[in-house]
Amino acid sequence: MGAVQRLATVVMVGLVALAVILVMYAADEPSRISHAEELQQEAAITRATANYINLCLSCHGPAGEGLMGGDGRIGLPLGGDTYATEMNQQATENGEPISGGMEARYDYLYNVIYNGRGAMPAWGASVGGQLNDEQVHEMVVMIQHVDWNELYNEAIHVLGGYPTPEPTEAPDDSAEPTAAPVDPDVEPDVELTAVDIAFDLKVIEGTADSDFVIKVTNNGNADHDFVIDELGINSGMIPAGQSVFVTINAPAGDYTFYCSVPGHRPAGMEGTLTLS
Ligand code: HEC
Ligand SMILES: [Cu+2]
Repeated sequence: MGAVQRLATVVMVGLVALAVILVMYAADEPSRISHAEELQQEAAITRATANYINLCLSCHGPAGEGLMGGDGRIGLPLGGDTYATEMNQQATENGEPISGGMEARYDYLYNVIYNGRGAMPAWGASVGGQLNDEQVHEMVVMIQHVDWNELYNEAIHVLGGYPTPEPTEAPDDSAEPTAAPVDPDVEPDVELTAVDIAFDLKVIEGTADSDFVIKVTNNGNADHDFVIDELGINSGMIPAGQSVFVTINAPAGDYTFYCSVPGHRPAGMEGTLTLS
C-alpha cells in the first residue's frame, strides 16, 4: 500500500468512528436532559426543604401531616400518611383523577402559598411574604415530588429531635356529649358543615327558649366537634363524613360556638349563635 492509500484508510476509519460517536451522543440526548432536570429538581427540593423546616413545619408538621397528625398543628395536610400525598403527587383523589391533573394542582398550591388563605399566612414577596417567586415555585415542586419520609428524617436531624408543636388548649372532652344521632323524621332548623379547617357558617340565628336543632355535619378529613361552653353543649367528636343533631334550648343572647380540637379554634373554627 502506498502512503497516500494508508492515509486515506486512517481518515476513513477516523470519520466512521466519529460518526458512530455522534450518533450515540445524539441518541443519549433525552436521558441527558432528564438527568439534568432530575438534578435541578433535587436541588429545588433540598432548598425548599430548608425553607419548609424553618417556615412551615410548625403548622404543617415534620411529615406534612398537619392537623391530621393529631398533635395540635393547624395546617392542612400536605403529604405524609394522609389523603394529601395522593392528591398532590398523583393528582388523584380516592384513585380518581382530579380535574386539570398535576398542573392544575401546581397552580392551586402555588396560589395558596403565595397569597395565603384564612389562618395560612401569605408567603409571596409581592404581598409582604418571605419567599420570592422562585422559592414559592420550589416549594410547590417539593410538595409534588418529595419523599416525605426523607423530609421527616431531615427535620429530625436539623432540629435535633421530634419538633413538638406549640402547646395548645386541651380538647374539651370533660363534658358528656350532648348531641343526638340524626333523626330522619326531624327537619333541622339549620345545617352547619365542618370542613378542614372551618365551619361554613360564622353566624347562626335561632329562636330563644324553644328547641333549636342544628344538624352538624363533618365534611372534612379530620375529626371536628361543636362546643358552646356557656350552655354546656359539646357534641363529642364527629368523625369525618358523619352528622349529629345538637338541640339548643336557651334564653336570648349571643353564644360562641367552636371546635375544641387543639389548634382548630385559633385557625378560625368558631362563630356566633344568636338566639332571639
Ligand atoms: C401559622 C400556621 C401556618 C404556617 C406557618 C403555614 N401554614 Fe400552610 N396552612 C395553614 C392553615 C391553617 C391552612 C388552611 C387554610 C384555610 O383553608 O383556611 C394552610 C393551608 C396550606 C395549603 C393549602 C393546602 C390545601 O390542600 O388546600 C398549602 C399548600 C400550605 N398551607 C402550604 C404552606 C407552606 C409551603 C408553608 C411555609 C412556607 C405554610 N403553609 C406555612 C397554616 C399554616
Ligand atoms: Cu375542628
